[in-house]
Amino acid sequence: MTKTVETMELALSRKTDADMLREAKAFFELMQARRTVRDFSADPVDPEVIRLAIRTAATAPSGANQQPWSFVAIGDPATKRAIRIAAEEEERAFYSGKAGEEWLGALAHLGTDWDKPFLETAPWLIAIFAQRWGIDAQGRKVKHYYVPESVSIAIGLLIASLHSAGLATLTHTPSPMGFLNQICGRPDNEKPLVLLVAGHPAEAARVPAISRKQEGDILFWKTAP
Ligand code: IYR
Repeated sequence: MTKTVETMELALSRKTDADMLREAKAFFELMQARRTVRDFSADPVDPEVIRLAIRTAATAPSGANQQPWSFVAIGDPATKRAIRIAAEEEERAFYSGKAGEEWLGALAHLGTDWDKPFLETAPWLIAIFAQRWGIDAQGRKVKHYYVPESVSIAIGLLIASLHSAGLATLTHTPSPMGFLNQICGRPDNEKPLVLLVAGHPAEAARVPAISRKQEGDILFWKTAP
């Protein structure tokens, strides 16, 4: 069987080995400096930066190129307040027992609690939704493939873009997050995956003294001897 696929030119130019290494190193160093921040400045951030970061996220590869994501960029105080109220309600339940001792124990070193002032302080909240299924032009359900994988890759790119622009982010996941559908006006086929908080860090912001795993604990080569 011969498949006829319409193709186009690949716009990617080959780098020299030296350039490749330099670029990889520079990007590694940039990303190595990323930290999750929970203490945000109220200073405004140009919506154009947010727009470009979301367009960058949407360059992610996705199952069958279905691009099963929607992003809601929230900058208005009333919506941020509504989100804070709903999220804190879930977080209060979480921290006062719903999470269970084991989970709370795993989080203890981060010093987090139910109080989420950053949901109002930070200039931007980005709600990322995964489209569990699509709807075609005739209004019929379309099966989507590898949805969590696709949307998680997009979120990674979103975080990398915001970080490269010099902004701090917090990957916030109050659970359950169903309230985001109602507040953001998204349909039921969309599942909120992450609420990303973005802005400048507060002037005196501090982060937990934690470290990344050593290379030898995460990277295993299988190369010819
Ligand atoms: N969603 C809660 C709890 C929490 C859970 C994990 I896993 C974290 O890495 C951090 C926090 C909160 O945001 O406080």
